[in-house]
Amino acid sequence: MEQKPAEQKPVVFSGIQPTGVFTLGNYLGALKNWVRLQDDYRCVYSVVDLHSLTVRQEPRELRENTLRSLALLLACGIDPEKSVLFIQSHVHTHAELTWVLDCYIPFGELGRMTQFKDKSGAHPENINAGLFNYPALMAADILLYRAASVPVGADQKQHLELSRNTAIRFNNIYGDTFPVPEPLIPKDTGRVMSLQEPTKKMSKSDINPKAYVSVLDRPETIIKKFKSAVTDSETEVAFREGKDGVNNLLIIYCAVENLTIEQAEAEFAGKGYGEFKLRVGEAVAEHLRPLQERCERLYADKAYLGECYRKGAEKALAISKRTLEKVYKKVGLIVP
Ligand code: ATP
Ligand code: LTN
Repeated sequence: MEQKPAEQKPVVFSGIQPTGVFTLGNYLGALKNWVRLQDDYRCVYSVVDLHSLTVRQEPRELRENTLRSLALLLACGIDPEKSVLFIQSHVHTHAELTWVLDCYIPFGELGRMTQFKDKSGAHPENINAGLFNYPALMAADILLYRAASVPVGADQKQHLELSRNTAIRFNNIYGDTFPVPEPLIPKDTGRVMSLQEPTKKMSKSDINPKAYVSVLDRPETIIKKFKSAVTDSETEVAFREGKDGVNNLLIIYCAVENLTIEQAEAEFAGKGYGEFKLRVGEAVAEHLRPLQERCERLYADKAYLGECYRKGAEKALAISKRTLEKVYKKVGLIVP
């Protein structure tokens, strides 16, 4: 199929926080989609380090995690020649547009965000203004690049709704300025569940490391985590309401093996949970192996990573500066 010229392709934007090593949830819910979209969209992807300051970070660890996140994105298949890949704090327009948007987002709307409520519950000692303001920075990320689509996991739907409301509100006051962004959430893997509490999403900040698989976990660790995954007291490997643990494992297995649920159910017909869980663990470990090898090589090459993030920031600044100036003019600021 003939490809469209780059400038006619719609823009995609997404970001990921460098708060630790990515989980299988991040990978299947978001990153695989990021990679897939690169041929049909102009993609802009960011390691959103400013967002991670909303929860206290150890500075040395944050620097390491930021570089490792960049290496992981490259290892997953983000191509810096095709897509714009950058570190959020390197592009000053993000913080600047956030301030303007802050003045157009009602306090009540920010207060209704479930992530704010969850994270303030988890960190009662540090309920800071940044945590509250987090979705305004996310809206700025997206709107600066005039993105039409935003690939995310299902947990980000509410934040994206806030970005959409903000774009619509601004456009209503000042005339057409921002496209209204659409979420792109994968149907099956949009919410990969915890291996220990399969009614909760898999999260890299879970206090129990058995609940999540990190994409850099060693094969034996991955297999062990799947072997101890919580299922139910039945015996049949079938995708059915109420079988949250089994459903989650089936979804993960199908995603890494490229199968339909029916094919996977047929494969495990008459087999026990023990054999099923072991096979899922092996399949995930095998699927992640090449990614882990690429990540290790990339993470060791600091010169390449530096070149990559500097070039990315330059491109991101050039695009986002145009939007910021347009916004400044519309609201009545003098653009020097
Ligand atoms: P934390 O759990 O520490 O808040 P996180 O794992 O949600 O962090 P983010 O950087 O906030 O990581 O998310 C990056 C992307 O991964 C987002 O698009 C998010 O929707 C997606 N994502 C996160 N967890 C899952 C999951 N369990 N299933 C599917 N997608 C997920
Ligand atoms: N809030 C997102 C990360 C994020 C993001 C964005 C996602 C920050 N800015 C812009 C999409 C578009 C999260 O995954 N927790």
